[in-house]
Amino acid sequence: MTAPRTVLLTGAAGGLGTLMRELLPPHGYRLRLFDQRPVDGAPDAITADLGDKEALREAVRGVDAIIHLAGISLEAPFEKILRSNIEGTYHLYEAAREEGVRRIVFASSNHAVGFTPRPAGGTDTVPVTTPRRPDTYYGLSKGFGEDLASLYWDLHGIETVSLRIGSCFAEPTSVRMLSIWLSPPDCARLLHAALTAEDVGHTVAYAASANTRLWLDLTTARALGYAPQDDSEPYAAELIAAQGELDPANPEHAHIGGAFCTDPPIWPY
Ligand code: NAI
Ligand code: 15L
Repeated sequence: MTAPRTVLLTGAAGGLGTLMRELLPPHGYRLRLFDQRPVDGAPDAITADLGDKEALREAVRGVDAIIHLAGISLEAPFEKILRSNIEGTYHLYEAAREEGVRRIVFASSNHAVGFTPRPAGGTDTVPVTTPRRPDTYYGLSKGFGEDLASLYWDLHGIETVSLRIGSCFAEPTSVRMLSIWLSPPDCARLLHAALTAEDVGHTVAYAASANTRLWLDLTTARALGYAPQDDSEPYAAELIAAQGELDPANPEHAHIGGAFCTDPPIWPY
């Protein structure tokens, strides 16, 4: 696929959106920004809710592709998840269909399969074909997004790469994160691959760096052309010294989703 030039970035005011606003332009993208909150330093960003169909349609008009990060990124009451993550993602896909956008990258999450027992890591990883085991309403909404993407590919020919992101922050901050960390530069590399790979149909891929202790199978990500450059291992000694090794008898440590399976962090708004 020819590299898309103009890309709509939803969720641009969020943590990942803020990182990608810096890291994606060097890969050749001009970003149009969308979020319900104002985006710092970007007066041209579109400030609107995913429920605002007219604003969404205007936002997607003329773009070559969409990176859909907007949504509740933690656990929340079902009604809130329904509005932002389920209905909001539906409205985005409808706007894309109406305006003829042919490629979307959807920010799914490891929490779509969060109750999957954690593998040993290294060569023992969880495949993308593992049955969904959401750990929260949040994780459930990510499974919905993946299925919506599949439907819009089969019905309307809109291609999506659903990226089940592990944990994308500047540095890993927990022992669990050592196994699912996605460095921000690797995130930009993977988004670039997902935007430019040919004939993706609907592809599901885990999104993580080349971590020594990796739990997630990167085969489909690599097939898109993703070549991760980073590994969380340099952070391992200090994190393990401070927090100890994962304890298989502790339910929080027993599953991919970590604390989302036991005491999920709650969306504060
Ligand atoms: P974040 O919470 O920092 O940012 C999400 C953004 O979406 C916020 O700026 C918020 O204002 C916006 N938003 C929420 N509901 C909206 C609505 N109804 N209309 C318009 N905008 C709305 O989250 P973060 O960390 O930047 O994550 C971005 C995406 O990636 C999310 O979809 C999240 O579920 C997903 N993800 C992130 C991971 C990570 O490690 N950062 C891991 C797995 C998935
Ligand atoms: C997610 O899906 C969240 O959006 C992010 O804030 C992290 O909690 C991440 O998963 C994780 O599992 O560490």
